Amino acid sequence: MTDASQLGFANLPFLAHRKSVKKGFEFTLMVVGESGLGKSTLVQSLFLTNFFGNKNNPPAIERISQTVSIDATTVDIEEKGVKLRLTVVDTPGFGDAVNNTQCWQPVIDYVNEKYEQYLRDESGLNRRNIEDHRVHCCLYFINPIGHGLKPLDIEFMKQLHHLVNIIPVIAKADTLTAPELKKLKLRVMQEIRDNGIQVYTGEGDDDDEAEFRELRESMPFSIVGSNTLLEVNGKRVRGRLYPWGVVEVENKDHCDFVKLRNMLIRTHMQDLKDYTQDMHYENFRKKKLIEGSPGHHSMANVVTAAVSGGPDKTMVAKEREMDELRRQMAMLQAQLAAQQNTV
Ligand SMILES: Nc1nc2c(ncn2[C@@H]2O[C@H](COP(=O)(O)OP(=O)(O)OP(=O)(O)O)[C@@H](O)[C@H]2O)c(=O)[nH]1
Ligand SMILES: [Mg+2]
Repeated sequence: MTDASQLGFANLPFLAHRKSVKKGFEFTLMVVGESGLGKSTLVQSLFLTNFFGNKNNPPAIERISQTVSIDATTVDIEEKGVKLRLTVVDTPGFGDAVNNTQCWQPVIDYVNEKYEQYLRDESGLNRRNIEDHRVHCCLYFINPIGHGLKPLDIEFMKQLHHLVNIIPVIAKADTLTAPELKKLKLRVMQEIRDNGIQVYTGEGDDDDEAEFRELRESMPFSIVGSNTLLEVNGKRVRGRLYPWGVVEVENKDHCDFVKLRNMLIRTHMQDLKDYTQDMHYENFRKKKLIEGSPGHHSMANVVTAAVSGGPDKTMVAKEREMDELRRQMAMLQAQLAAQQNTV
């Protein structure tokens, strides 16, 4: 089983340079998807793994009930003096209701609320000690029973992909044979491309290309979750017991759980955070800036006037120019801020 010392997040080169070493690292992962796909079980599987510190107390078999509200759990992990504060946000599944339109709204509200809070803190007096509760990664659970994505999956991901890093996962992968899983993975990625959904693939430069290739090839990760410890060949493993054998959560031949966990905690944590800051949060901030600017309302009035036949087209053009200038200013400010942060 994984031990804290094997995780290795403390050895990552990026940590050596960053002020965040002292302060600790903050990372938030969210799970989203249809009801009953094993989101809460995965959250538990992640938390109960040894690297979260509770080495000596194997979990009791726990009955997980249906999640009814968005629920965030935080643990502090320390490795070689480097602190990681990991928060996992569990969300109630959707799909049970007769009408599922807008079922993504609570998730979107949660993500935006955290951006809002960060923006407020950033413009406050105590800028140095801001806590980062922004969602850095969203695992989107796909039903293994079916031939690919459902219309609701496509719609949900489209609503989310400009807000947060999405990583698609195939839930309950133990219900599929190896060829079925392979076929479903290809199908899902094809549908994601066909629908213009942008899932997280990392920014990858030459140095870490192999890592990013592995990430892309593994996607969507196949997941098995369980809270039960079983004895296999004299070792205690987390798994699911069937009449024909045991599916082991942490066995790489059985599913991608370990790959996914390593990717999140080790290889791509910083990249996921950077992407959240530079793309998703920046988009949110710019939108807020434009909404809050005095030009925004007059722009709305001018557009209304123009649409209703008003002749003032030059005004519209001027306002557009102003908006573009504002946008460029915001980008410059963001670049400056990013440079200051990396010094
Ligand atoms: N076969 C299989 N069953 C699983 C797996 N993970 C969870 N389950 C079972 O699926 C059922 C539902 O799991 P939950 O974790 O409650 O699902 P959820 O996605 O949190 O559901 P909501 O809270 O309703 O959104 C439970 O009986 C779990 O034991 C898995 O990887 N494989
Ligand atoms: Mg749940």
